[in-house]
Amino acid sequence: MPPALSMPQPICLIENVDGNTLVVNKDAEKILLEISQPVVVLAIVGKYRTGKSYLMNKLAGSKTGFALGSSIQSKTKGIWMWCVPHPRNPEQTLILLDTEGLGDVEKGDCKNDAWIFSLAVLLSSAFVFNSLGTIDQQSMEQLQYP
Ligand SMILES: Nc1nc2c(ncn2[C@@H]2O[C@H](COP(=O)(O)OP(=O)(O)OP(=O)(O)O)[C@@H](O)[C@H]2O)c(=O)[nH]1
Ligand SMILES: [Mg+2]
Repeated sequence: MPPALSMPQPICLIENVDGNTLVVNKDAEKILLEISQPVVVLAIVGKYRTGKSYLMNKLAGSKTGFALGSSIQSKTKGIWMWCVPHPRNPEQTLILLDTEGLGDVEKGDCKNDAWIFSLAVLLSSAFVFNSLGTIDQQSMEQLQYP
């Protein structure tokens, strides 16, 4: 059985340069190429400042890892990746993908949001849409991005 790859902390997988270009981080690409086990890729997407990074840390069994914000400003930028041993299946690696929050008022338009959302859907084998409270009309519109 190939050994499980475990990263001590997350790394940026997709850099969001100036909010208009998405670039793959070569270091993250190298890490992915080292994984020989089957993978489960779990991505989370949702409105900014709603606890996505917090939840992903919980899923990694850690209090720290993905950076948490403490202000009203958007924290996570681009898409961050954390490869950890699968909690139930030692023969699999769990790849957690934490994404930049949707609907940041400091962003000019929602085109960049749509890119991040679509990429997360395409990269993942399991997908979490995080929302606070009820699923409202805005959430339904966001779910149509991909
Ligand atoms: N106690 C508690 N705190 C939470 C919970 N979810 C989020 N928080 C706190 O809320 C703040 C924002 O959480 P983040 O995980 O950074 O939110 P985010 O959705 O990743 O934000 P962006 O990266 O800006 O999109 C942090 O200070 C978290 O510690 C929760 O379920 N319980
Ligand atoms: Mg975050």
